[in-house]
Amino acid sequence: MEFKEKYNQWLNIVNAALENMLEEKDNPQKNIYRAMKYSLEAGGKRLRPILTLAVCDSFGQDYKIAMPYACAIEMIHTYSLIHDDLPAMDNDDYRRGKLTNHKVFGEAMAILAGNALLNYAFEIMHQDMLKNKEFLERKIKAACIISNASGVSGMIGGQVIDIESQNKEMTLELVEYMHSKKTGALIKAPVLAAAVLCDARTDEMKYLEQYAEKIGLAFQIKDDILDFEGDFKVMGKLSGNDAANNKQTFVTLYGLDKAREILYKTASEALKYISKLNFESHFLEELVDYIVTRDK
Ligand code: GRG
Repeated sequence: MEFKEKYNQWLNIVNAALENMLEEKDNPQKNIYRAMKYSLEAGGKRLRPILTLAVCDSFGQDYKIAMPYACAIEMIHTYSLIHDDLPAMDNDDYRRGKLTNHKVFGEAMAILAGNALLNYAFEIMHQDMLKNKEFLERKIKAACIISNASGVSGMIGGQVIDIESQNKEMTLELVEYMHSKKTGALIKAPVLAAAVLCDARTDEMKYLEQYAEKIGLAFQIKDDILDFEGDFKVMGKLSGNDAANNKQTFVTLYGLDKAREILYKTASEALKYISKLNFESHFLEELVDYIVTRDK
C-alpha cells in the first residue's frame, strides 16, 4: 500500500476512535463537550497517534492495544494548542483552518476545554488499565512516559522557556533545548509509549528514541519554515506569527537555506536510526519524508 493511502487509513482509524471516546452530553455543563469536540475534531494531521499505532504495527502487534494511549496523546496535544492560542500565550485567531477555541467559546471556556481534554486523556488511559489488566505494568509505564512528556520536564517546560525568552536573545543551544521539550517531547512520547507497550528490548528502545528525537527536530524545523513561507489556505493558520511575536526560530537563527540544509541532515539521521531496527519499518521511514515535504 502506498504511504499516503496507509497514512489516511491510520488517520480515519484515529478520527473514528476519538469521535467514539468523546460524546456530547445533554447535561447542564453541555457546552464544555461542544468546546472540547470543536478543537479535537477540527482536523489536524494526527501525527502523534499515528506514530503510536504505526510503531505497534511495526512490532507486529495489534495496534488496538495502543489506541487509548494514542488518543490520550492527541487529546493532550489538542489541549496544548487550545491554550497556546489564548491571548495570554500566542494570541492566535485561527487553528486547523477554523477560528481558535477562545474565539468561538470565549477565553474561560477555552481554558476549561483544554483542562478537560488533559484530564480526559488520563481517564482514558486509566480506564484501559482497569478494563484489561493484561500487561498492566507496560501500560503504567506508557502512561508515565506520556505524563512526563506533557509536563514540566517536557512540553510545559518548553513552553515556559518560549514565553520567558520572547524579545530576548537566545543561544542556539537554548533554542534547540526549548524545541526538544516544547515540540519534541510529545513526538518522542508516542514512539516510546508504543515501544514499551510492545515490550521492546533496550537496544530497540534506544534506536527508537534516537529516531524520535530526529523526527521531532525535523518536524520543528519544517514548522518554522512553514511559519515563514506557508500558505494560510493550506495550513489553516496565519503564517509569520513567529516573527510577529519576536520568536527565535530555526529560520531566524540560520536563514532559510541553512534551515533547509539542517532539516535534510536531521531527516537522514532519523533514517539511519530506524534502519538499525530489525522490524517492518517501511511506514516509519516514509514518515520521515512526509515530515520534510509536508505543506501543513
Ligand atoms: C500551552 C502547555 C502549553 C503548551 C503549548 C505545543 C505547544 C506548547 C504549542 C504549539 C505551538 C506550536 C505551533 C508549536 C510548534 C509545533 C507544533 C506543536 C505544531 C502543531 O502541531 P501539528 O502541526 O498540528 O501536528 P495538527 O493541527 O496537525 O495536530
